[in-house]
Amino acid sequence: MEALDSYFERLKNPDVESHANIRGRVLRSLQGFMLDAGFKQLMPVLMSPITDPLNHAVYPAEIKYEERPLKLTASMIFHKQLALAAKGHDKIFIVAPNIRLEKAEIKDSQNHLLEFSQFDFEMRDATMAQAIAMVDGLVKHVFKEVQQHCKAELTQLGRTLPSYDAPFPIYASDALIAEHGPQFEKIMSEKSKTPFFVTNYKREFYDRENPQRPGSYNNYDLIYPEGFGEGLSGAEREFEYEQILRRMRELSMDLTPFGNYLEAAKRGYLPPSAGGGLGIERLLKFISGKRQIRDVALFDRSVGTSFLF
Ligand code: ASN
Repeated sequence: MEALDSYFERLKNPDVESHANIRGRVLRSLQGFMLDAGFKQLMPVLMSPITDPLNHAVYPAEIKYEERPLKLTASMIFHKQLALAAKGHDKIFIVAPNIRLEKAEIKDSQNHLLEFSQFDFEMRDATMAQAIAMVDGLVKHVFKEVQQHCKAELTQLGRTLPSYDAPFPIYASDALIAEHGPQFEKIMSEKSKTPFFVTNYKREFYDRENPQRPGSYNNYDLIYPEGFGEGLSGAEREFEYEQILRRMRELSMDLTPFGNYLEAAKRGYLPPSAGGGLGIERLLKFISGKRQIRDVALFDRSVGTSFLF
């Protein structure tokens, strides 16, 4: 049982304690920032007839309850939109576990976990620009808190976390593709000295198509510099029934499980909104300067894991 011995051996590394202290500080500062800004915190939903169809193929993660198929949460996207209908829930956030049974094609990814935590938020009547400004402030706040309270941990990890003061730059994906080709995210992440935003990706149906510029999308990613790659994605949302239906059909989606969601949209229960979701392990990885995402967690859920525990 060499794997077992090396698992317990790794736990004795002082880095493991530093990661735990940074994790605690990151979670406290993420949640504190949002509560201070008047957001309401929700508990995660773990199973539902619907979940995020995602922009890439994963193995289905489903269970059955009394013959009814339920999906394990891939992201809280639809529940965020629905929660905004509740009284006083104009701005919400959730620390939510997400299950994504990734395929072997990405088993060498340094950035994917089969099970991870997402810091997800949504704001009623907000625009993409407002969501981007929120994320800019939130991420800078977390970095500052870690710099102030986790000096010993950063030293232990050999990490100098840069300070960023200027607003993170915002680029449009079409301009970056013209300059760097389809690998623009990787190229830009490697050469950038600061986190930056990229807007306008064609992806899931729920990210809003720009009504003034069909074929453009009011969505965005936050990309970390130094080659750490994507850390957050978000968008304005589709909320109008006809538009949702059109976008779903465009992607040839099976509409059956979405009956209640579509009906809610038809009856006007989905408010206009914008939001986003930040991968907590990816943020920890960037802050700690670790290259492998499994290094910031105690239990290995990377794509090639042997599921020791
Ligand atoms: N949470 C993301 C968002 O708010 C969606 C996702 O994780 N796929 O846009």
